[in-house]
Amino acid sequence: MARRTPRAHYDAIIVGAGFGGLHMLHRLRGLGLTVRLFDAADQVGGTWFWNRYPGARCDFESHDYSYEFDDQLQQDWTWSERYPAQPEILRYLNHVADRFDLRTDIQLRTKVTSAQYADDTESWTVGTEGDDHTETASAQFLIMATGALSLPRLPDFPGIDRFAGRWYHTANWPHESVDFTGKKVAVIGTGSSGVQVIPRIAQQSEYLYVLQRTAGFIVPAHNRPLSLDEDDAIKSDYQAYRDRARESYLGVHFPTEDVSALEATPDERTAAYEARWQAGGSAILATYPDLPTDVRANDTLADFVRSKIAELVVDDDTAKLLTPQGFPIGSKRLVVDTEYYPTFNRDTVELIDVRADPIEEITETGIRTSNTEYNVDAIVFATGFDALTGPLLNIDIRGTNGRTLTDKWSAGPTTYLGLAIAGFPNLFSIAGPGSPSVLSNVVRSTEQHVEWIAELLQHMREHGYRAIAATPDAEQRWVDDVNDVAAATVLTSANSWYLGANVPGKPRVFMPYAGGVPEYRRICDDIAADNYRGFVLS
Ligand code: N01
Repeated sequence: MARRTPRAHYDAIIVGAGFGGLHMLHRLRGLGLTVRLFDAADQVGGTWFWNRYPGARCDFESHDYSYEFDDQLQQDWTWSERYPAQPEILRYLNHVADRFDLRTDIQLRTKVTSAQYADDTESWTVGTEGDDHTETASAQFLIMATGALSLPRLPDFPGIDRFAGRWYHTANWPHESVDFTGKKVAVIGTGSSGVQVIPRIAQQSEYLYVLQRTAGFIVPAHNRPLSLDEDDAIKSDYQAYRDRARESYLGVHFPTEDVSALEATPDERTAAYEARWQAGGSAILATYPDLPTDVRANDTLADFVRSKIAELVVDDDTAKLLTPQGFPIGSKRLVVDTEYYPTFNRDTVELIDVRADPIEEITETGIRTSNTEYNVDAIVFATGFDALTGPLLNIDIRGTNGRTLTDKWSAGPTTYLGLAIAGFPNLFSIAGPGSPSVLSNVVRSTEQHVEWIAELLQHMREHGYRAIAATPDAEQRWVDDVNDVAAATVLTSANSWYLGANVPGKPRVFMPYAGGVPEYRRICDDIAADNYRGFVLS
């Protein structure tokens, strides 16, 4: 029987101890607010606590994927590789928690299950579940730093319960190491997580089936150790590095040619794409300015990547199956790999087309598709997340007059700036739907949100305001803007998780803001400077 502990009141409650939540806690404490941060995990780290599958690594470079809010922190921390691996990012976030003495206000192993706004007291009451107790706590402000990709999705194939082997989800990987030596393994899913875990499992397992529904565009990371000279070069002028990132569409600076892809000659294009392919990483998507907006320009890069697959994969049929078709490059998240395509040249790895031959059920001994049965010892689900809205809708959130967020968002998420929701006063979402979030370097975007929210709360204190609510009109205009901006790009033309297309029954709405980090920041700053236009302060 769960124990109930007494209720406490804070100025602010934060949900989630990842990049956004830790920084928010530090910032609000600096303003003198009383704050409680809840997280279901037994360590800080957010997504980097849970996604600890072999090969887990960020696809932004280390210096970009780190905080800028404290100069001494960025000077003191030294990243060891070009792209940080999961254990190193987790160490970094633990270092941040210790360095800023955050742990005293963090309550781990505590899952927030409900949040209810009280119109009379203009405050939130949050319900939580711990290992052996439930609890309520209240606060004037509720800040959801729950992450965009934190609710894993397991497809509802029948039969999972009777599978006699072990199964895993990449986003909920065990803490002890998993040994696939001598085992027959199936991996379902070939997005970013699948592409990272597949080469690692292939090195260990006796035989690996890769069950692919959609081939994606995948480019090499060319990860490597970082030299101290490279580190010094950035640290000697970190401010300029950060300024460049802040002024870049993605919140990370990638060089772009100053002509359109269609103006360049075929030879020039090939040379430009080849140089970026050799350099590695998603910078290739920024080669020309019209790649995200013009399908004919986009095709030139898509064809280049397709030609690389044909070079890298020996078996023609496998290469053909790995070749993405039917959507522009970049309309689904570009995947950055290490040794993915060469993995299919091993004679112990077999690619299965589960679009042509769909998975019917999980059996006691493996996976049965329409035509075949695959007997395996272990199954790895790399099947992604209920992105952006899932983590918020997974909590029973009720705003003014008891209206649920589930009801409000029944046709898709509506927000003002991706930061606030009309009808849910004093609630903020960090990097939520309607903000650049997953379309950007999310660390830059969370820092911008944290700063904006902190400045707002300071403003409210200085002026004696107790509540802030986005107006329905401002919210509707923002929703229209988010849709219009996305419609001017190639982003809406794929069945992506950006659109909720990976979750059966989820409303098909393009969720993040595609106008880019600098434009988004400018809009947020203008709104703040204009006395928080579109909000009612009381
Ligand atoms: O998830 P995904 P992810 N039957 O949704 C397949 C970030 N991330 O965890 O494409 C068969 O991309 C699904 O097939 P399809 C990054 O933003 C970053 O890989 O829907 N297959 C797809 O292949 C990323 O985009 C990093 O047809 C099924 C796969 O499962 C985001 O997280 C690392 C299926 C899911 O791919 C999500 O990535 C990891 C079914 N019923 C993640 N259902 C880095 O920084 C789903 N699939 C490097």
